[in-house]
Formats: sequence, structure tokens, C-alpha cells
Amino acid sequence: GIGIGMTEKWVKKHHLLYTGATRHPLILSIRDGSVDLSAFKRWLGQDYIFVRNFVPFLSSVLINACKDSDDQSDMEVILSGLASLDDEVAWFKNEAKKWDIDLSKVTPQKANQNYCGFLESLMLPEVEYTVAITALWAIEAVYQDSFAYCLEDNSKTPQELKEACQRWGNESFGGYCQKLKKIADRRLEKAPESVLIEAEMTLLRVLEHEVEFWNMCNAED
Ligand code: HMH
Repeated sequence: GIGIGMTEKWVKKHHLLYTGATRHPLILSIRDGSVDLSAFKRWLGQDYIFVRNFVPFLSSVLINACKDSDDQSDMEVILSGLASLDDEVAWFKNEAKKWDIDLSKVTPQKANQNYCGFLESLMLPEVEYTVAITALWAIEAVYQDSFAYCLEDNSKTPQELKEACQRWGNESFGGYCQKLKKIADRRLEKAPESVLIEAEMTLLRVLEHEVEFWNMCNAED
């Protein structure tokens, strides 16, 4: 398509919520070096659980792409994301060891349960591929934008957190997010009004869940 895509229009329209998700106090504290390491450890344990729940969601988007997409390359983009989760799960396990976290003892907190329940709702057969791919783009874009911010030249991110930031803040993950965004924009361009409404609502829900997820890590239980 030519010009500004739907996803960018929505990010501009909802920029307060988008900024709430991508410039959250936890992210700002990582970036300025003042981060409470117990908040980071909470994030690590909770995100491990989230990522395990993200695998079936991403698999479901992959199946939808194979069935419903008008472009064969969609499947390849989503498959690459799914493949990289293999390494990601291993990274969480290794990182947990470094921080002396027993992942078998971590239980999902309320905000995490809610977010994982939302992912499950996006796997229902009545959810359009266009809506699911918009959600996938938003979920990945929030982490890319947040963690890339922690790696900018003037950031004071503690050395021991840089590897975590690099996982989502790196250029290759950025490229993956750009591809997801293009897929979402292409689909949204052709979507009927009812699907557009559904996709925009879904984007807002993702952003709210992301804010709640960061809040959960900053709060002691
Ligand atoms: C909560 N959102 C959350 N965790 C993640 N790992 C991502 C997004 C990116 O996959």
C-alpha cells in the first residue's frame, strides 16, 4: 500500500496508551539504571510463563495464515517467529539460573493470567486472521519498542540487563516486527468495517494488558 498504514494511524490515535505500554516506569527505570532488580526478576519469571502460553497462540496464527492468507510469504514470517521461540525458552531457563530463580516454583500472577486468557480468546475459530495478526504485531512491537529504548546511546541500562534488552531490542527482531506490521496493514487495508473495529479494539486490549503486565512486575505481591 501507499502512504501511512492503519497500524500507524492507530498508534498515533492512541499514542497515550501506546506510550504507556512502551515507556512504562519499569522500562524507564531500566534505561536510567535505577531499576529495582527484584522487579526485573519478577518480570523474568512471569514472562517465561507468558512465552510458554505465547507458543500455542503463535501456532494458531500460523495455522490461520496457512488457511486464510492471500500471500504465501505470511507463513514464512510467522514460522520464523515461532522458530525463534525455541531459543527464547532456552534463554529464559538459562537467565533464570543466573538470577537464582526456580522457574518450576513461579506461578502466574493475576495480570499474567488475564493476558494469557486473552491470548486464548484470540485462538477461537471465529477470530479473523486479520485480527489475530494485528494482535501479534502489537504484542511484539511493544517489546521491540520498549527494549530498543533501553539500548539507545545515552541509556544507562545496567550491564547485566543488556542481554534481555537485546533479545527484543535488536535490529533483527525489529525487522520481524516491521514484517508483521506490513502483513497487518495489508490485511487491514482490505478489511470490512466490522473487522477494522474488532482489530482496533484488539490493539487497545493488547496495550492495556502490556501496561498491566509491567505494573505487575513493579508491584510486590
Ligand atoms: C508480556 N509481551 C509480553 N511478553 C513478551 N515476551 C512479549 C510481549 C514479546 O513476545
